[in-house]
Amino acid sequence: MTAPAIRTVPTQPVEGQKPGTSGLRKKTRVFMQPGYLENFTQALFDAIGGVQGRTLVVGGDGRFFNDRAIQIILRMAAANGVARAIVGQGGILSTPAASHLIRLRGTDGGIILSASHNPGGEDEDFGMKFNGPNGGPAPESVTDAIFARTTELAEYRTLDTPDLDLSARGETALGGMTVEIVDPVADYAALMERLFDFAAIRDLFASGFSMRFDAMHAVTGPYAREILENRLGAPAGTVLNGTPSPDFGGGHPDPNPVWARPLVDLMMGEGAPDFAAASDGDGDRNMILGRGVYVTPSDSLAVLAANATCAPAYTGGLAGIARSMPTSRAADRVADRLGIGMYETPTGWKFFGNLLDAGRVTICGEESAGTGSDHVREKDGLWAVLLWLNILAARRLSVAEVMARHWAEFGRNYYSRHDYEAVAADRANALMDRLRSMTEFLPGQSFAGLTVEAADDFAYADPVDGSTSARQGIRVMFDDGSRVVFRLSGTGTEGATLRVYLERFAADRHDLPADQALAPVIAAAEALALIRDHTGRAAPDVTT
Ligand code: VG1
Ligand code: CO
Repeated sequence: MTAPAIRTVPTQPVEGQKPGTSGLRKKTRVFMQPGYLENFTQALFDAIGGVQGRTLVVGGDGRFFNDRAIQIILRMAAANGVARAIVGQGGILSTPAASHLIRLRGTDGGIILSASHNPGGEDEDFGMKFNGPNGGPAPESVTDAIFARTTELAEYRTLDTPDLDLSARGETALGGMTVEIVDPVADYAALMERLFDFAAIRDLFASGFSMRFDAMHAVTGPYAREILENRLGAPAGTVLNGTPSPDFGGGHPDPNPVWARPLVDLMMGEGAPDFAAASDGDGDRNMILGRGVYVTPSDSLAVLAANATCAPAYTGGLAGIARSMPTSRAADRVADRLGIGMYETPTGWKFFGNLLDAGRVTICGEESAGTGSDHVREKDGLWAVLLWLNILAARRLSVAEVMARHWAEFGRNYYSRHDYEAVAADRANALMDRLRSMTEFLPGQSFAGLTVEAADDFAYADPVDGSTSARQGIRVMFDDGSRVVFRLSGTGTEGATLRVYLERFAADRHDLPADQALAPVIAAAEALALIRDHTGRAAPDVTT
């Protein structure tokens, strides 16, 4: 058989191919335009110094266009000299499973097709991320280089070959490249089995402990079924919405009280199971619920860190904890108590990579329902669920009891995030610019009864490689220990999304509804930022 000829296709730079918080995200129809995905893929290959002879992992969350995008990427990978592509069967890999495969197989990195928690479908969102050899999202230096390359691209390389059949495991050839199609679940499930005390969790389920896991019609369905139902003995039916669909059943695969409302209602109602969780489109986020309780992601990070030694992987203790800046400071109290390092990074998992690689931290988390550890270099939804299960199996307490004891020991950081979605970009920018210009004059001023102690536009200097990232969000600290943070989302595909992060610490009084406890901070945030005037909205679109 003669090798298919490499075709060099002339092209022109496409505007706006700048990766955001987590890869490049656009409307699916934008990604489907001829040359759009091709340009970005070639720019990526060029920006990382070419891919000749390299091994890459490729997979996605199964959303609309996942199947066709993978075929395009594989042809281009072969035409650019990739030696081996490791592909999840059916083109499927969750983000944490892809991160694990990249590391396990010692590859040069991987491409993950996902727009994560954004909805999927022909009229919704698509995305592409590149992870490096450590399994983590490309750092800003790399995403900047990819973007720079998109602005000067003149040609891309591909093959004229028919689509590959990705439905069966095994090896096949595409030009000079070997395509290895692997079970997307097996290696990941084996890793989880090494990290956690599966015997103890099996005993917990055997004792009648009941749980629901809502896969939200997204990628974690097959992973959750294999791990929870097959390996841990949870009864069939524990996993809800477990069959991935290209449009996620028409919903947003975002595990929060708004988009996973049915699960929250179940847990707040009569006869709720003991425990519930949900994950997002690509399987890296988690939401944790107990009977009658919603655990905020910031609290979950703190609880997991405080109790991690329950799990075999962490019996030796934690090296340190990292959280994104807007995440509540509940975890800081745990780090303080444990006498370990605490790091505050900009939003996005890419900022945790260096800290994890350097062994400075073991557990990381974000307020947006992302938690993970040094077992991979991504946040990991099922990992968080399993660590919770391991803790519940060891402690034999309800989720409500775990939370009450945690707050009694550390105090409670009441927390909420208000999102104003699809705001006109100029209006959102005007709000941020105004705040930015005000920060230096804020200390000493009072807003709705709260006095500002400190304010800045968060800037980060990476303690490992010295790289810096400025303008990462306006934070305002009040003298009663409350805090409000304002930043614009970097994952949206329509207008701008303003995120307002609200936090108030209470040493005692841990039983208030969060909106009541946070009322003074919400009022101060409005007085300070004039959110209603700027956005034209009377209230946030989404409150989590
Ligand atoms: C959001 C979250 C951030 C998370 C990012 C990617 O970014 O706030 O914490 O890392 O999504 O998560 P932004 O810029 O919209 O606030 V995922 O699960 O979309 O890969
Ligand atoms: Co995600």
